Amino acid sequence: MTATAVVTGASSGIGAATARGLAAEGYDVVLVARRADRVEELAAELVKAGHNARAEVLDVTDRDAVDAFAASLPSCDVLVNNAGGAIGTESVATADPADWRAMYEVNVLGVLNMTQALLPALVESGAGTVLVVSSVAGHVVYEGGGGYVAAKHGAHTLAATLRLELCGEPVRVLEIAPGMVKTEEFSLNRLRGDSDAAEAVYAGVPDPLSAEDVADTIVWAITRPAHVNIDLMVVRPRAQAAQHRIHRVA
Ligand code: 8X3
Repeated sequence: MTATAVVTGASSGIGAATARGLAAEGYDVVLVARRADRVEELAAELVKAGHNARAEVLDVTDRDAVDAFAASLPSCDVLVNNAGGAIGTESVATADPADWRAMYEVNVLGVLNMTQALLPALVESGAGTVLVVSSVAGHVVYEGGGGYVAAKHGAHTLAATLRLELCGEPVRVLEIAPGMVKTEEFSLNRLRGDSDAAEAVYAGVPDPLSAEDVADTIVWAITRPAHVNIDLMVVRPRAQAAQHRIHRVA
């Protein structure tokens, strides 16, 4: 039987590229996202290319909907928790608590919802994988990033704790922590739709990572033999030696 991979946040960016990559590796792919048109279009594209793929319109922060989805899924071998994002760049002193709450909901509780709901199926598979797409923001702190950094530290903590708790079970827990990745939406969402400001994030950086670069790493980690657990990989562009050390050309 073909292995099934569930990818959240699959309508664009890293999630869409990961769904494509796993489909190319022969997985049956379930593309989870809130936006029906985008995710259905991608699933149709994959099916047309000869892959097994389907779209699931689902908000990972809606626990009842997540449970209903899990109950409808015949089996699950891989869960890629990719849905997430940043809202705003305000300081701790000025941030809107509603933004922090929204970031915690999707980046942490969304991962918790999907993982709890699919864990029985992942154990049942005999060789399950939970992968969390966290961020370098789960491992460092920076000014103006407080709410996102706090949430991504939460996602990292969830992954690390789950790995301890599942020791002895046939389920791996992997974490991929991307640095600067130029996707169509990440910075645009963070900067509340200001496209000039979003473009400026990557200004002069010779080669920021693409969604495909990160997906390549995710797919590589997932396709290692089942006993090989890539605990954590930090993936940055060469031009970003550290959070505050970015090479830009004029
Ligand atoms: C996004 C990377 O550097 O903006 O997760 O925190 S960063």
